[in-house]
Amino acid sequence: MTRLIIISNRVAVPKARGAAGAQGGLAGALNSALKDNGGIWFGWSGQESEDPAGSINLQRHEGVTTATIDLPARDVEEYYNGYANSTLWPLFHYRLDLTEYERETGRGYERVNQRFADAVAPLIEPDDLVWVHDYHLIPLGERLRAQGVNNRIGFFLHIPWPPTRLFVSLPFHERLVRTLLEYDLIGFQTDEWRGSFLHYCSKELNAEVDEEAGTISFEGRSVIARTYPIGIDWDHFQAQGNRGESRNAHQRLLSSTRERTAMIGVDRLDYSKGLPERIDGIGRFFDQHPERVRDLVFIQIAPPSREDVKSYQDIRMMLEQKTGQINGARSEVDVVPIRYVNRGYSHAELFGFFRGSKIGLVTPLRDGMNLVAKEYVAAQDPNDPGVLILSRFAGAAEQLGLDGTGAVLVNPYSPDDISDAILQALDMPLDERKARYEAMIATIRDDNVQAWTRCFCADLTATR
Ligand code: ADQ
Repeated sequence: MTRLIIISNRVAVPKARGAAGAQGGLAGALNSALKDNGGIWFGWSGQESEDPAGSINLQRHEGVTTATIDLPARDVEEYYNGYANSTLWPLFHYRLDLTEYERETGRGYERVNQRFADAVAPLIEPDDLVWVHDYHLIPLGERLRAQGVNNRIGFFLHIPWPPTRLFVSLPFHERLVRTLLEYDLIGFQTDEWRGSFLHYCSKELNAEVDEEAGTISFEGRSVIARTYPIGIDWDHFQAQGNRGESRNAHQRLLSSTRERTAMIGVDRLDYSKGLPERIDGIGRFFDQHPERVRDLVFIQIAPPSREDVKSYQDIRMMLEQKTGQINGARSEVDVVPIRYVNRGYSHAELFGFFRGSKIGLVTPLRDGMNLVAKEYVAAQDPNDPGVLILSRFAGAAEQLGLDGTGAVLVNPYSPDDISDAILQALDMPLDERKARYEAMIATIRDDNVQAWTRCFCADLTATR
């Protein structure tokens, strides 16, 4: 049987007890694919050390082997905080205003990709399928080829691919795309991101592109680019909903909001998630409908992330300020309209919070997919479902709302749009809520993360 080699920036090392069963989402799905096929998950340990030999730490738990390396502090700064999170992340989320272009961090990025290739190449056997994940590791396929790895190698981009006019602002943009064309299969979350990539290949590289089949022919090589919308781990998530922890969270939420409607947002604290813009939309709603301040409690759960990067420190401050302003202006002794919680919760607790909230507010300015939108719907009571308000700029909108039947779609930059959607959701009759829920639930249940893994691996196997 063909083994699977998964390579990503970080590795979800299964806990000694509980292993894959205790973790859901992408990590759980990749772990079970590894269990079924055998193989290795390789990546950075998350630790810094100055060991120049870069020794590999191999661990085996319940049939899954993980292999990790530490990185020197300078590599972490230049590759991870620098090029990956201060150049590629903002640029790929259309934020030219936040994108830093530093040659030095670009070199760090290339150096770490070389380190990864040097460390993982000896672990790869001739028939293995190799699957590289995300924007941290775009050049890795090319580096592996240079080491003589002739295996089928696939790449999946979890974030958007920006339009050509934005992408060409990246120095050495052509070099980066040429490295991508060394893969056999490139996966995108949506047709829109895939379309932007194909557009670049045809306009800037003069490659021969077959839009429909997604084939790109360039300098004698042929590469396939397809769309694989990622899903949630449905079974695992439903199982979380049946736990006592989830029921407790549900009860806590209901008893603290009582006759008010709870509206929830759950996001990593990241500028791509549109948090300040969301708060402005809620502020607009209160301005336009002051008589309804007592009807609504907004709960925003946002654990900090990437705290070493300045733009992340800025977004946190801005959010605290805006929340404070609205609460200052609108609170009564018994009413605080916005609860802002700066921490993470388990999936079981999130399930309970989602179920107790009659509105889910998911308004990223740009997002590869957005799994929170799918989790919110998956947690609803089919007989009395809540309403999902979703940004039209989230990848998830392609599946959940663009035909107008599922989520209520909004432009996340428009406070008026958000305010109108909140009013619509608050007053939406049960029949319409059920119809919208029905329009979304089948794809969320069936196009799950296991199906996504199977489709990608089957297509990769079929290349060549
Ligand atoms: P993220 O940007 O991290 O992922 P998203 O897909 O929404 O975005 O969330 C990933 C997971 O984090 C979800 O399972 C969610 O429940 C969890 N999470 C978020 N906030 C949390 C909190 N406060 N407490 C606990 N858990 C929390 C990137 C891309 C996305 C893409 C995914 C997967 O940016 O567009 O959907 O990868 O490909």
